[in-house]
Amino acid sequence: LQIETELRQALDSGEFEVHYQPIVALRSGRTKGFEALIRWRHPLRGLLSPGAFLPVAEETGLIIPIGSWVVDECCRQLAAWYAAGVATPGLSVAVNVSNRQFWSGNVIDDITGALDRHRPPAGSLAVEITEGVVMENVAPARDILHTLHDLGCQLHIDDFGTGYSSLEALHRLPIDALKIDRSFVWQIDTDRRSGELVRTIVLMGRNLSLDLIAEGIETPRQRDFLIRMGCGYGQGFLFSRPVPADVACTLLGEPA
Ligand code: G
Ligand code: G
Ligand code: MN
Ligand code: NA
Repeated sequence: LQIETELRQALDSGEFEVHYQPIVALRSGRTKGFEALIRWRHPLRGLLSPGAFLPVAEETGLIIPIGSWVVDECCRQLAAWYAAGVATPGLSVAVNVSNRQFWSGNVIDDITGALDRHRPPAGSLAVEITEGVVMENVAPARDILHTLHDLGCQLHIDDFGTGYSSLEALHRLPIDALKIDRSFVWQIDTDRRSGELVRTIVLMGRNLSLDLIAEGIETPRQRDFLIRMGCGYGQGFLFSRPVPADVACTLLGEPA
């Protein structure tokens, strides 16, 4: 209960920050967008990662107002980058939306509101939802995804490969990209089965005209494997850790 109160106060007093991790075109090394990752600048404990507070936020429902703030902040930042002329053409920011947020009934209003307030270019906001959230309840998920798509959001499926996707569902949903889970990428060059799995996901994604974004790339060797398999995009410590907005914008333009 203590941390719940603290989380509320943190939101009210502006202690949350969004950090940005580049999503890079693997061949050119250019940043095509960022994943937005929340941090808590705790007055006593320093910079806290989501693992330290999001589970409580999720349990208590505070993830709803916090998530709403994240969407607003990302739209504000996107609009600011474009207005300042530092955004490369097509630059996007992807926001994570949890299971509870997705089904709360607020997500469409939150996103509509943030887009209206800040007016970033159409298509510059992306929404990341996990494979499990969509596949557990495909029909109602499809309605929400279509609404988000009609609002001009890109849709990315997070943690892809860890759940069970129906190909038929994937084909019929307005999805733009699959994010290949880090658990497959980290042994892509050392474990045959991981490699084959990634190869299969890439082929399937390409057949469905989806972009592929590999997560957790830490070495040039992993990147080169992914390029050879036809994966277009990636993210990971090889390119950059998640960084504050002012650092993120210095990563634009130049190859990582
Ligand atoms: O940044 P880090 O690797 O610690 O993030 C851990 C997890 O927290 C990620 O898997 C991510 O999905 C989740 N996360 C980070 N930021 C947000 C956010 O703004 N909203 C939601 N719902 N989840 C987030
Ligand atoms: O669940 P989600 O995919 O949203 O998680 C993103 C999280 O993964 C972030 O917290 C980020 O810090 C972490 N992450 C990003 N790149 C790497 C990486 O190359 N290696 C590892 N181990 N973690 C990473
Ligand atoms: Mn994510
Ligand atoms: Na992931």
